[in-house]
Amino acid sequence: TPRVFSGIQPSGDLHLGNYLGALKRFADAQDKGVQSIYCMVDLHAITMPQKPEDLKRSTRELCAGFIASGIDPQKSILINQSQVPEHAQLAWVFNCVARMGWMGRMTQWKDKSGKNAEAASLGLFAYPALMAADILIYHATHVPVGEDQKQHLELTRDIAAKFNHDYGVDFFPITEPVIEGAATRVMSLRDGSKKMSKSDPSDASRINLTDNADIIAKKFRKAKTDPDALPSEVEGLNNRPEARNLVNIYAGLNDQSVEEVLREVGGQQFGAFKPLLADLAVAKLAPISTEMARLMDDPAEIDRILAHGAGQAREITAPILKKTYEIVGMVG
Ligand code: AQP
Repeated sequence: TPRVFSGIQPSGDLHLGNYLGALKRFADAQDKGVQSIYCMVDLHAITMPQKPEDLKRSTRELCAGFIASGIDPQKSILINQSQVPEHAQLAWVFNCVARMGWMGRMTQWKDKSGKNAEAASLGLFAYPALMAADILIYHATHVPVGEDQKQHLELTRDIAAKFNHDYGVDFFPITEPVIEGAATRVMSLRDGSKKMSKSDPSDASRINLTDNADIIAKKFRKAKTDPDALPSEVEGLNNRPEARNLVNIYAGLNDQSVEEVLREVGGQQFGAFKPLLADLAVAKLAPISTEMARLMDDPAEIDRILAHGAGQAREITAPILKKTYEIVGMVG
């Protein structure tokens, strides 16, 4: 049976990349009748330094972000990773299945550990094994993510296959990544070759879900572009990463294809297109940020939602962990 899992790190403010690459797509898929689990991955967040108070606030705010984006805790299971201990327990088994060489090839590891890998946390290195556990502890079959997670999902498939092979079982499914839509890779507003990211030191590089209308308009006005007008055909975006990014964002926000957007705005200068884009972003994001603020007024209610979600999740994860331990040969 199909089952969807995806996660987001509570490691800072949610941005437009998280919204278009993840949250909006989760909400759009919700009514298709497939059981879905969405996770605040706090254990992943601590692979980089986090202040304890900030981590708590970000976790609750992320939960508010999921709900405000349209994920209904009555229809989907919303959880915080550390409240479902089977994630970390399965991750240990996968640490013993995955190979050092596989981890060392991950581009996220290389980017985040930087020049001083010796000083990076062991958790950052093992990040993809925990991610594989997040997915496979539910026997999830489909994982909607942005383009940046593609490599980690391939590793998840490798871990499942190696476990099945090593123990001679057909236990973990080979998961399908779901990477679709116009905006699966939203780029920085300051540099069309870098992805929009929570950890970019420049706030002007991203639109945060909590930015107000003035800030959104200003960030788009200042977004890097080239001097040419917008093309009418997709080919005209070749070698124009900043132009492509803004058109992709417009298409993603407005549920249109890039072709449709260019039919409407082809020939326009950025001076005319940017205000249109800002108005569209404000129209789509303002209700979300208002709802997030309202939900954040009652953190106890958020905690109740997460506790309820953890209870539902453990009905799935406890038997899968038990069976895994049995396969591995643990007495219990
Ligand atoms: N720029 C992006 N475009 C499209 N999708 C994106 N995602 C992240 N950035 C973009 C998707 O959002 C989901 C959750 O991401 P995450 O917070 O778990 O991963 P991340 O890559 O760590 O996010 P950031 O914002 O880039 O944080 P830092 O700066 O800490 O690395 C995933 O589905 C991801 O694909």
